[in-house]
Amino acid sequence: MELLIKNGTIITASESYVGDIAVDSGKIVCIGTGLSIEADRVVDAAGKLVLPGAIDAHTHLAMPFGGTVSADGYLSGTKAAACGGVTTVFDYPMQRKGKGILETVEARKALCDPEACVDYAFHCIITDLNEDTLLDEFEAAVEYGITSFKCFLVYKKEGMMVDDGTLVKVLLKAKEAGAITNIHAENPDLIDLNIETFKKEGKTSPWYHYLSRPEFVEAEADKRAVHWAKSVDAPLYIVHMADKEGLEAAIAAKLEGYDIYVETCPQYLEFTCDVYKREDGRNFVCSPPMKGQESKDALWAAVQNGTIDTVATDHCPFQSYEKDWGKDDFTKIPNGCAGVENLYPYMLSAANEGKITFNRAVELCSTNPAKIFGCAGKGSLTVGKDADIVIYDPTKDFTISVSNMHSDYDHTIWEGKTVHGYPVQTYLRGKLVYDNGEFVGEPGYGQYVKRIPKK
Ligand code: DUC
Ligand code: ZN
Ligand code: ZN
Repeated sequence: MELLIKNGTIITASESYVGDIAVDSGKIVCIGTGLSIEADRVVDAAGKLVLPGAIDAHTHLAMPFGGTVSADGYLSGTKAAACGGVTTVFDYPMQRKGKGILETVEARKALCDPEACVDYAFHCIITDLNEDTLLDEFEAAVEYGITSFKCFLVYKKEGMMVDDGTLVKVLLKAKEAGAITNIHAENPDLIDLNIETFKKEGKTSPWYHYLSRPEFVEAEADKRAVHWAKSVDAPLYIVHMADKEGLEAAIAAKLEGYDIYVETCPQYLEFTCDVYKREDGRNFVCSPPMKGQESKDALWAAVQNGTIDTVATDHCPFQSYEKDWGKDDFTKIPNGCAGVENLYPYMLSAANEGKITFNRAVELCSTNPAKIFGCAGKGSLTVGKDADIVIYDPTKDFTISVSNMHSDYDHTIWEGKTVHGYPVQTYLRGKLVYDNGEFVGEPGYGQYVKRIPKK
């Protein structure tokens, strides 16, 4: 046997119990109590929690965006993931004009493969739905293990947005192929109108980033996407939900029985739009922006009552000098913040503080993303699954600082935040990749996760 983790409190989405986990050939082969099995490595996890590795279903690594490229590439981004207890990341390759889905994904896979320190999967962003070729490619992409596609309902000038007709075609085609459509919901015309007005009035501080994309800008697009998904009865996954009105529309459709899923991110649970009034407000500029207290409260309520399905990060950091491009003009700030290393500690800390259960934290950060996106070997501590395991010390406090993170960025919106409890070890398919503050894995050990379609 490769590994035996003994006496830990094993947490799944539905149960918590003290037990032992035996691992061989990268898989969980046995779970029990008092297992007396010889193993190359025996870990005493008494007093610790033993959790399935988290799946960050939303990252942008080495993403060309905002006139630059996001600061974490596949190496540093996946290293940081491992150190935060994330054993699978989803990245978003972007299909561009005239390009196919498979060639887009394969190009990113070639970059990721030698560097990945954790397992990885791709949602492919569709920006140019060429009727002659691309529509035929959905089946082939699903065959390749890409069972989710993404549409931006915003970023029109950047050439990334799709119109409603294209969205509906993608929804239908994805459904037919057994895949799901992810959407980023904001209304570009409203944003442009607001920006034009603010610029004329000389209102250019980061606070106007929020005011150009307030609650109703997101809610309109959320509701439109929900409307189309309902109309054609196709599965829909709304990424980084940040506003109450859109959240309520998505939950209502879900409760009516539609295949609609909602993701939110730690930044929307922690901060409000007030951060844009701070001196370093530009560092918090991401889209959608953080919203008001009412939205934050609604998101927490949905995290607590089970109507939000996943928490992921939208990890897309930029360096301070790049954020500074927008010091005097918020429209020049590259959009995005860091988060992949903070996701699991943040949600588990919420559990430690009693806001949610540890089981719910596991469900949101691991079990549900595995189920929604067809990662058959991931998301749970059960026999036969990959041995993606986090050992967590619920008594260890940790104050987040850029100096104790493992990414390539030079600042973090999480600076100074103390979380209660912290991962002490991360195993990826049975191999130790993170040990008490240190990355101990190997670039290239991370593998592509070929996903299973829903049909
Ligand atoms: N929003 C961001 O803030 N960054 C990356 C892409 C996105 O939609
Ligand atoms: Zn987005
Ligand atoms: Zn994103």
